[in-house]
Amino acid sequence: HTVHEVPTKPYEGQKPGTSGLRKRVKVFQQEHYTENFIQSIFDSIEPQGATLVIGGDGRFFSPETVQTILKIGSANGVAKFIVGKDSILSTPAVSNIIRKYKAYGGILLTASHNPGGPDKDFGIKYNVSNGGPAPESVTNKIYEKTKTIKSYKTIQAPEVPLSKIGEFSYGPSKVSIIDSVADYVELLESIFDFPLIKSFLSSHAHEFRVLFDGLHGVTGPYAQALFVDVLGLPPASVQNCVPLPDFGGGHPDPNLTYAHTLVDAVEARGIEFGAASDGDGDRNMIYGKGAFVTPSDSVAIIAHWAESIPYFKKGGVKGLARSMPTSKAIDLVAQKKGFEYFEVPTGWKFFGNLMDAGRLSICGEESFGTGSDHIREKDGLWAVIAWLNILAAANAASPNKLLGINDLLYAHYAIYGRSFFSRYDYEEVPAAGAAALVAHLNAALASGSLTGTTHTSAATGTAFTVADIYDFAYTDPIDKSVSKNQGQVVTFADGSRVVFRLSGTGSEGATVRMYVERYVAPDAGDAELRRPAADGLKGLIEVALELSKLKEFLGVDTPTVIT
Ligand code: VG1
Ligand code: CO
Repeated sequence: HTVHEVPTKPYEGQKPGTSGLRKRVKVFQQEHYTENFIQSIFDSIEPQGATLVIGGDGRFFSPETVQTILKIGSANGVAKFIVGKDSILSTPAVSNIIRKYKAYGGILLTASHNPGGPDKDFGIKYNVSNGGPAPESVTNKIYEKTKTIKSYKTIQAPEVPLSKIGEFSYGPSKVSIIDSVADYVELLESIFDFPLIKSFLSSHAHEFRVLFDGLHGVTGPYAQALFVDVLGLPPASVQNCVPLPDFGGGHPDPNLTYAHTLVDAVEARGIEFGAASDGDGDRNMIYGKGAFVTPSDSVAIIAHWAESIPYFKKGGVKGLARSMPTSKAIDLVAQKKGFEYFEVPTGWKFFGNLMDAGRLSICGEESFGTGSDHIREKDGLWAVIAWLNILAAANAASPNKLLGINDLLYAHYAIYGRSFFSRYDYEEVPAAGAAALVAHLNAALASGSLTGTTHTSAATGTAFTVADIYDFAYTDPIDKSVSKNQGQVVTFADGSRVVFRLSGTGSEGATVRMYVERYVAPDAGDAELRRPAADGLKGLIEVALELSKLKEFLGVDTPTVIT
């Protein structure tokens, strides 16, 4: 088999962000653009003789890109490719398959929750042998290679039919097309108490109904297998579960704004337990009638109830963690239960080393990401089944009253207090304005001009005194690598906190995120603890916007999305 060297020229801007390289499909379709990035991945790793997994959310431009990876990968010496049928493997499923079959790494074709289709987004992400996203040392190397690339290697080979399960020879390599779902279902069955969940759900078929919305992302077939085939729920318990290359024109992001198909159905039908996942299956939202769980609370509640999940009962809980902007609810659980806990930068790649070192079991991000050390990616369906497992266990101990989402939430607040949390996103704003906002905060940080100043909300009359401003940096406790400039944090005398961060997953312009958190102790009483989040945060948000001058810098009045 002849390896051809195809001359090419570098493209600017092929720098992987928080989670891979994400651009408009049209950008990836430029001549050699995709080939350059893939060759740069192979130039940064040692693919000779390796087994590589290929999967993704099946979005537009995925099948073509799988063929491109096979050709370039084979020319670069990859011995075997494990590919999801029809190029479909959720992000958590890829992580599992890399670990289970001891692959060298994997390439994921996804832009996660970003919309798909010819005019929308595509993405390529590289994962390493622990099943997690490549660390910055690797992604930086890939980026360096993209800046100097002169040619890529390829072989000539017929297209591999991606719909046919089986093992085929392909040039000098082998290609194995696998069932997208089976290994993942087996994994979850080894973690959770499915018989307990099944008996709870079947004995409360009318008072506790379940609805899962795949938002036409990759989780559809997984959800069908788990909810309908394994748990025996009626077929109507899942909706929008056929993966579509453009997600049916929707925005496959599980939050109150974009997952309106779930929210509407839950409210209209009075569904007790609803959930949704994103395009690539690593995010989750838990939402029942009149009950919304913020992701920061969700991971804290899962940590509190960990013992009811067989995986943790057997292996114990080694430690807890959250990304920096995520609320400190999980810290409180760790403190009470005596677990070690960590605060890492945004992005799942920062949890991997802690898990590999046996110091972290359960972690989460405020961005609807929840997971554990069963794999090295966040895992949407894992979180949904975790909630069902916990609810089933809680109800087994409560024979006289059916406990739902809000009962668990309020019980948690009564023990730990509540961290009111919200995130304001300002999407695709001018990059110069975003830079000016960061510069303003850095100047205040350097001069101390804001520290000690008091700001009173006109709306609520609450006064907030700035305690400190800092620029979050992280030293990985395991490999000592340092990640700087991970967000500006403003802390207040009452323990409240506001974080400003630039997104690393956008495909155009800049996206500014503002995270606000205010803690209320358990003795504040039910009325205070159960207030709507927007209400509990009103004063703090007003003050945060004022002292950052955010509206002035960005030239916008309202956020694009509030979560
Ligand atoms: C966002 C979230 C972050 C998450 C990342 C990838 O990143 O804030 O918490 O890990 O998306 O999630 P950023 O840099 O835009 O804030 V996913 O579901 O896109 O793989
Ligand atoms: Co995702």
